[in-house]
Amino acid sequence: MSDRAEPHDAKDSQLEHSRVDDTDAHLTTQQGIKVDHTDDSLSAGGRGPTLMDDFHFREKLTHFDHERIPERVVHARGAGAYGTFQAYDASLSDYTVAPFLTDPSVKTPVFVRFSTVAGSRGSADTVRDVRGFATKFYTEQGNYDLVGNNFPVFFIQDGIKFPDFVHAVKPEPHNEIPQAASAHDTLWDFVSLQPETLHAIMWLMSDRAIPRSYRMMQGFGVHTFRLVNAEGRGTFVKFHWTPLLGTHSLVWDEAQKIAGADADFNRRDLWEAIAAGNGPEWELGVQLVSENEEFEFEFDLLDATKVIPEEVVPVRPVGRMVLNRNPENFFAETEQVAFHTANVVPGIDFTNDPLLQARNFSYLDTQLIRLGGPNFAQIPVNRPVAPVHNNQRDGYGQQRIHRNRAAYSESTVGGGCPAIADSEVFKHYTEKIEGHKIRQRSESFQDHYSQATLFWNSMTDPEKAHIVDAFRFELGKVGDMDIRQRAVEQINNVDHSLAREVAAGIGVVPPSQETRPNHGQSSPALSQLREPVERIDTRQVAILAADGVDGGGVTKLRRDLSQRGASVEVLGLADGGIRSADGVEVKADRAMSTVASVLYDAVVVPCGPDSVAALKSNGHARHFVSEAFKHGKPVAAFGKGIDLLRVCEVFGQLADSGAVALDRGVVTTTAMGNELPDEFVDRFAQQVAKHRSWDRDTGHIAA
Ligand code: HDD
Repeated sequence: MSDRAEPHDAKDSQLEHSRVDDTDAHLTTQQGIKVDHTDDSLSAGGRGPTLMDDFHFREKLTHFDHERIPERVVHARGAGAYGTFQAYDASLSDYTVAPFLTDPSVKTPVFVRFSTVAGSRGSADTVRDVRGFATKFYTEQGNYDLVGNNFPVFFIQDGIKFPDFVHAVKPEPHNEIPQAASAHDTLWDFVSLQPETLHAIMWLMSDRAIPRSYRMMQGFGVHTFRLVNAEGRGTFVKFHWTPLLGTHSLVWDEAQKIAGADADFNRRDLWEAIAAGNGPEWELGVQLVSENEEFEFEFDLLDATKVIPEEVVPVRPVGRMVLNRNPENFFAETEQVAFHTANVVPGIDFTNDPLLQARNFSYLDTQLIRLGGPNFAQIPVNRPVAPVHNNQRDGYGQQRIHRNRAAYSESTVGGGCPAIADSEVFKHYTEKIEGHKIRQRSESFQDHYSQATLFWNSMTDPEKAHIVDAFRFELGKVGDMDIRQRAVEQINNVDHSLAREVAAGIGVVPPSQETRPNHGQSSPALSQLREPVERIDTRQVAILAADGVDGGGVTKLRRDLSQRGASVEVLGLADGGIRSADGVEVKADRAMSTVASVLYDAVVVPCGPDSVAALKSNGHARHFVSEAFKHGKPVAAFGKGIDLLRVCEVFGQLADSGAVALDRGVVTTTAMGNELPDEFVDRFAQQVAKHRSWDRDTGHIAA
């Protein structure tokens, strides 16, 4: 047992029984026998063979040989954290009996695991992919898992196609290339033949597929689920997570470079934010549809390739989740956590969405192979805080010592226990079903394009440019020109101008006419950029400095930005102390050569003639600034620092006096030291909160 402070909640307190701390302990075997030597095996004479007697050697090696488990077939790469969820009020009481959604006095412990989908466990975080957003609510009524993604739609409509889709997107089987990427022939072959993928493909080509941070992405339950109230009345529901920090993305060139500079970028970001006390928060929202409105939409509520536009059914806020505790052991917690869409609690039920129905089979099945047997729910991270009593017995890894003789129901031997409860039980929604047993997709699932077009129409110009560039990149990596051509013909069903733009970049024949007129409708809520949340807190700002820097200016800037919640680092040409021009102590937090501009949200070049001269003649420094500029990031300079911007081809209006100039996210002033105006910091902070300036040339070539 560890000597941690008071447990945070019921789950934390339960986990405390499983924690092990080796501080002040002696090395032992698994049997608790102390050993005095673990570096040499027991052998016959100094140079003779190793002896069977060496139980310590055999145990140590055997455990090592068995310490890997199969990685998740999808979502292998992930990062997790604990936290709590709390409802705002009782307003959902008319719809559900689940107290964690309706009782504002209940704080429900949660564990969330974020993930990419296609890559292996060791793949890079910033690949173009969907992100998993799986939440386990340890409610007092048992575990509820909301196993969602950061896209509100999925690639297929029926789970029987899941193996086909996953085989198409995973690395190709002959050479296992490419890792964690969708830019290859098999995926686009599949897409070109399966129009139902098109809507999710639009999301995959959009900025949503390269989130800046797990803390800055939305989450969606995707399916239409059902809430059930005390009278047994059902209401259709879609779940939404909205990050309080806003939804923000990387740019593609940056994402690729981060994959090299810091493959753990999103994982590290989550970990460091929580460790620093900046636990990320999301608001849970619901879209509710009454049962008698089921057929009032142009699409089928059971079709997971469709959104209910928020302008049609608004998202209603329900409660807030904060993630505030990092796991203590990655394998024990983040790797062994087992989510399952069928983990529901009274008040939440399924619908007949065929994708959800398949998932309700697949998750339990996959845990059996991944976690080695039917007792995985007893692994600490998976255990409910609600009491567990049943007649399930034995199996690999049974941890519990069941004392009652009767492991069957009904019994008299065990006094009839565990007894059947008569309140707070899970009651399946009594839906009336009629029909023939047929293997056929419903007619109501046949429109694959309208919402893909809706998504396209809803994007702002920069978002559209990014989508065109993404299609060109992805299809440009496809070797088979017939696949490229077929993919463009599919895109033509989404929007003719989009298809022509994509075609122009990948050397295929642009479609000569439109196959479906664009319906012209849009849903502004689908755009990330129309109403962005602008916050500076936890943004990473780099200040580039060398000997001779304006220490007073750097100190003021660092202090003022930190007060606003930004994380500020001084990057020197080497680690350690920097001799400032004014004697004010400045210390480099890191050497520039160990990081890259892609790891920061914004960059500042302070004054100091010698400092700027040194930076000008340094390749890292020049590249740092010009790359940040290219990626649309806020760039600032004061005093002589402006000279470095000029060398780095940071174009636009740069200050020629103490007055602050702002042009497309570039903030400058010739003032320095104590003269540095507050307005300079204010303006720069606003740009950092804004995240990017999309009005710069980022390399997009219009067709
Ligand atoms: Fe799935 C893992 C999300 C469709 C089968 N899925 C998995 C995870 C997430 C999702 C977030 C990772 C959970 C974790 O962190 O451990 N999956 C989704 C969403 C889907 C979806 C939002 C569509 C709406 N999945 C889906 C289908 C099937 C699966 C249609 C199979 C029929 N998913 C699995 C799986 C995984 C999984 C094979 C791999 C590891 C695991 O479950 O525990 O069973």
